[in-house]
Amino acid sequence: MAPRPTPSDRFTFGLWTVGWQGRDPFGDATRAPVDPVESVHRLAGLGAAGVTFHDDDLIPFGSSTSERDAHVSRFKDALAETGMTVPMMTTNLFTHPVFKDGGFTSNDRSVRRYALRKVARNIDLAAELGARTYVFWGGREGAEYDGAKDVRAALDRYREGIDTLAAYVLEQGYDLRFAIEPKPNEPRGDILLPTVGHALAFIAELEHRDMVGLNPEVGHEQMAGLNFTSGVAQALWSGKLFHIDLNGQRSIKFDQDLVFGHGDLLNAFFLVDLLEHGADGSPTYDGPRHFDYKPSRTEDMAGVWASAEANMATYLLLKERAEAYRADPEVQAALEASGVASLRQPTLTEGESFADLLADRGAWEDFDVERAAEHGFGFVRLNQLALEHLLGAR
Ligand code: 3MF
Ligand code: MG
Ligand code: MG
Repeated sequence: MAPRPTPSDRFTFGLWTVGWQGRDPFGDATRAPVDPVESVHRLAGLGAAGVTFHDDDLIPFGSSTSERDAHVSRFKDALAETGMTVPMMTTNLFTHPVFKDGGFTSNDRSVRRYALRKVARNIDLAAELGARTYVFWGGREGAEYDGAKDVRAALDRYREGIDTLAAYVLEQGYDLRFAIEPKPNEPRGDILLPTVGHALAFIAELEHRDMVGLNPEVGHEQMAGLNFTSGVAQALWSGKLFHIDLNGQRSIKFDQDLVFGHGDLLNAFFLVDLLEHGADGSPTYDGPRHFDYKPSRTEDMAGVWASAEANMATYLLLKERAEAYRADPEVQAALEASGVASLRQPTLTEGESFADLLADRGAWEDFDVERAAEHGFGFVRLNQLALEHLLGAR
C-alpha cells in the first residue's frame, strides 16, 4: 500500500503541472484547461500542503486590473477553504512572444524594462499571499547562435535584474528570498546559468548574494548528464538550497517532467535520503517538497490526479526505504568498511601544521603505497544494499 500524504509532509505543486493541457511542439492539447481553484481543492484533498504558480497561471496575460482582482480573490477564497498555502511564486517571462529573446537579457532594452515591471508586480502579490521564496527560471534567457548574444553583457544584465529586484524586496520589507532555477536548454538552444554550478558562481557575483539561492530541478541537471543528488549536495554545502523542483527524467533528452522517481530511481532514493537524513540522520532541507512535473499527454483528468498522487507516494516510499537503509546494521557496517564516515575527518590533525605533515615520515617516506593501493572500498556492496532496500528485499 502506498503511504498517504498529509500537509505535514509539505508537498506542493505548481498550478502549471496538473494544469498542463498536454500541448507539445508536435501536438495540440489533449486535455481541457483546469481552473486553478479546482486544482487547489483537488490537491488539498490528496494531502498536499500548498500550491505555487507563475503570475500568468492564475491571472491570464493581459487581464485588466478588475479581472486580476477577481482571479486573486476567488483563489484566496480557495486557499482559505482548504488551508492550502503558497510558499513559492514565480514569473512567466517565457510564453508571450515579447519574451522570445528573453526577459532580463533580451537584446531589446524596452523588453528588459518591461520584464522587471512584470516581476515586481508579481512580487507584490507574492508578499501579499505570504510566499517566502520567489523563483527565477530564465528559460528564454539564452540564444541559439553564439554570435547573437554577448554572454558577458547578458550576465551583466541578468545580475542587474536580480540585484534591482532584490533591492526592491528589501526596500518594501518583504520576507522573501530569491531562488534561481538552472536549466541547460529548452526552450532556448543554450540557456544562461545552465547548471547548479554555473548558477552558484553567478550568485557569488551578486550584490545581494545573501538573499539569493537555488531552485534545482531533477530533470534539468539530468538533461545535462549530471548527477542531481550530487548537485543538490553542493547547493546544500554552499547554504543555497532554498527550494527544489522534484520530477523524473530518463537521460539526456528533452525535458520530460516525469513523475518523481520515474526516471533515475536510485538517484531519487539517495536524494530523498540526503534531504531527509543528511549524513548524520537529521534533515538537511526543511523547505517544501515541490513537484514540477507534467502529467503525460496520454492521461485524461483521472490520470492527472493519479499522477499527482504518484509523486507524493513515491517520495514517501523512498523516505521509508531510506529510513530502513539507515537503520540496517549491515548497511552501517558497510558504510564503516567503505570509509564513508572517515571522510568527515580532516586530513590534517587539529593543531597540525603543514610543516608537521612534511615532517611525518609515515605520510611519505614510510608510507606503504602498494598496500594502500590494494585496499578495496566495497562501494559496490554498499550500493547493492541500497538497491535491495529500495526493492523491498530487506
Ligand atoms: C521549466 C521549469 C519551469 C520552472 C518555473 C519556475 C515551467 O522547465 O521547470 O516550469 O520550474 O518557471 O518554478
Ligand atoms: Mg522543468
Ligand atoms: Mg522547474
